[in-house]
Order: sequence, then structure tokens, then C-alpha cells
Amino acid sequence: MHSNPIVSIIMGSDSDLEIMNEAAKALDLFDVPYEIDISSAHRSPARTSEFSRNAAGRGVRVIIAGAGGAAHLAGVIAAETILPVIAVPIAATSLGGLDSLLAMVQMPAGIPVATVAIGKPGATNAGILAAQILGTSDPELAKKLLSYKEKLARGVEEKSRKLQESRTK
Ligand code: RP5
Repeated sequence: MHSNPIVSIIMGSDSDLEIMNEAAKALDLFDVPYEIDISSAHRSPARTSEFSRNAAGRGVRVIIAGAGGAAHLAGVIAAETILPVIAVPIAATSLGGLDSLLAMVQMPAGIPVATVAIGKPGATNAGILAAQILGTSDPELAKKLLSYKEKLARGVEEKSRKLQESRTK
């Protein structure tokens, strides 16, 4: 855990941790200090409210919230902070995450939540998006994000080269 986190990763239950660790891994790629914790919109509303109201004052600049089922966590956090909130829908029920996706993405006008894809790809993108938000005012971080994108592009070129090679054999 970092002593001065600027991103807070929060999730509804410890059962979300495997997915939300992907957001942490993405932030690690860019050396962004974060904290990671559990709070539930439904089971611990007072704790969630306290977290939301205090986050900015503690130096947090972006919040990533993951939850499954009737996933209200990101929305109730966004209701009590002006920090950007990124929501990660988690497949925790027999509805496969579509329930959480719809709960997160259908916020009423006035309380935005940036919702990413269901599950691990979404959690990864939440970490990258948080870094990109911070990168708009941090040139060193922006450089790391640019080289990450270049690495992705090189990966595609490498795959293309291998495919063409395999077809000429
Ligand atoms: C949600 O309910 C949590 O975010 C989790 O995805 C889901 C199930 O929680 P547990 O019953 O595993 O604690 O609030």
C-alpha cells in the first residue's frame, strides 16, 4: 500500500478482489500510487458515505469502484464527491455482469460515472483511464502512457509479422 495514494480502488466485497487487482496492476505499470479497500453501498452505507466525502481531502484524485449484482457503489460514491469515478461492472450473479453494467451505466444526468467493460478487461482499462486522467496534468506520467501505447502497437506488428511468416512456410 502506498502512503500517499492518488487513486482509490474500492470494491463491494472481497469476492471482487481478483477482478479489481487488474486495476491495481495497470496503475503499477505507470507507478501511480493507489490504495485498495472494500466498502459496500448496501451493506455498509455509512462507511461508503464517509469514504466518498473524505477521499478528496485525503489527496485522492480519481476513484475506481468495482461491484457486482445491483451495483450501486460507483453511483453512490459519485453522489458525494466531485472526483472522477470510474465504475467496473463485475460478473457476480447468474446475469453475468450485465446487471452491474446496466446499474452503473444508467446514471441520472448530473452524477456522471465512467463505466468500463465487464470484468478483467474493464478493470485494466479503469486503471489505465485513471492514469490518463492524471496524465493530463503530469508530463512524466503522460510519457509513460505514450510509451505504453507504442508498446501495444509494436505487439500488433509482431503478431502480424509472425502470421505472415507462418503463412509463407
Ligand atoms: C456486490 O455483491 C459485491 O460487489 C459483489 O460483487 C457481490 C457479491 O458479494 P458477496 O456476497 O460475494 O460478498 O455488492
